[in-house]
Amino acid sequence: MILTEHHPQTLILNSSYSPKLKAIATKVFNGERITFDEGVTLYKEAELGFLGVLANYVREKKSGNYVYFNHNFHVEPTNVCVYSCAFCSYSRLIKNREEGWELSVDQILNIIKGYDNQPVTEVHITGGVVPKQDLAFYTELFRKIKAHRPDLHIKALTPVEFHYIFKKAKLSYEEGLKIMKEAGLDSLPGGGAEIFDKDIRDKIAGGKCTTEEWLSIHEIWHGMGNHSNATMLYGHIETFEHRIDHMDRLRQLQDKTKGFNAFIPLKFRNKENEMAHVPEVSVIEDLRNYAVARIYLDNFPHIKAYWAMIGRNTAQLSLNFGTDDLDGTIDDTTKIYSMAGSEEQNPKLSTQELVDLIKSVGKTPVQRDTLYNVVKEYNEVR
Ligand code: V47
Ligand code: SF4
Repeated sequence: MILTEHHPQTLILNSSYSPKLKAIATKVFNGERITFDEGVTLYKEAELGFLGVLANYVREKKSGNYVYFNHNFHVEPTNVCVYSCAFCSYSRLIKNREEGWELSVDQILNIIKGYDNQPVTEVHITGGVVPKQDLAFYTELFRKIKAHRPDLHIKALTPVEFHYIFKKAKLSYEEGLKIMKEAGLDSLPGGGAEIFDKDIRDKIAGGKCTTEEWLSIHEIWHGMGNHSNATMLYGHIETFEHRIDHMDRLRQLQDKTKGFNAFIPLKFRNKENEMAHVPEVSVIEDLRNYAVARIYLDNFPHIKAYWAMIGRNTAQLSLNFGTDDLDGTIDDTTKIYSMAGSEEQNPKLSTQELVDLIKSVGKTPVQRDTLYNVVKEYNEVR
């Protein structure tokens, strides 16, 4: 590429930004990895425009002009939970069961059958943790889904659920994951990561699987030849150092396994949970966070803007700040975020809406499957 004096990269390097920031920019433009301290410096000292140029550079190198989405829907088997994470607006504690739901295998199968004539490629299954939804429950569920619709990709359960289920079944993680895979599990979503720093994790998500357990389950799953995603819950009581620490642990594991597909920053929403007094961060901070993630996680293929959580407008804006994936059509099948105060109270987008949203910022929409194989490229002019 020939850089002119008006090219954003040249402008950054010839600008009045501090030598520290220019040194980080030079590293990024040379394809070099930035350090922990440089990541923290970006959060503390870099303004949005600067981060956008760097993040866009990295995104373009990885995905060109492509922005991905899929045809998916969620199933939330229960919103009752033995845990009580302070940020969770969704779970109804076992003692408040009357406000909760607990679906049976057949009820879930009926939901899945409701999509028989629709071109969905993925079902995303996750929810609360209850004793009844154990190893036998999920293996029966996965087998029945595969018997009914073998090509539907099952992206299900997080280390929070696995740890509880396998402990109850007296199985090692290796044994348990092998059984789940044999029953039909295809990949793992990124949930339950929250924030890896122990002190903050204990305060907001005490009692559920630890950081080491979360990372270990993903490592074992990758070692078996499979893929997964990773999330980070941000914008609550964590510091910038905690965010970089979180991403650093993921970057290290990804160096080892290469099994993560996407990193998904999840903005803390404060409606009707124990942390309602904690203000939500601004949209500017959301965009800065996407950009730092894209720059720091140089070994993650994709950064996902989960539009059901941040709203379609911010998700669209984020496409110029490092993200290259908008998740999917969702079809109004998740309650986790609407209950926590997302502006998307009934999250549902048609293919045409997703395509238009992506095209209107000059990018090429690509429908993908869960593993990022291209299903359809929408490169015709609007
Ligand atoms: O781990 C719960 C988050 C996550 C709140 O892998 C909240 O493709 C913000 O992981 N404010 C579960 N976040 C969802 C998840 C996910 C979503 C979309 C795609 C994928 C994927 C994974 O939801 C939980 C937690 O971090 N969450 N409550 C809240 N009040
Ligand atoms: Fe349960 Fe998950 Fe909510 Fe925590 S975030 S209370 S583990 S449903």
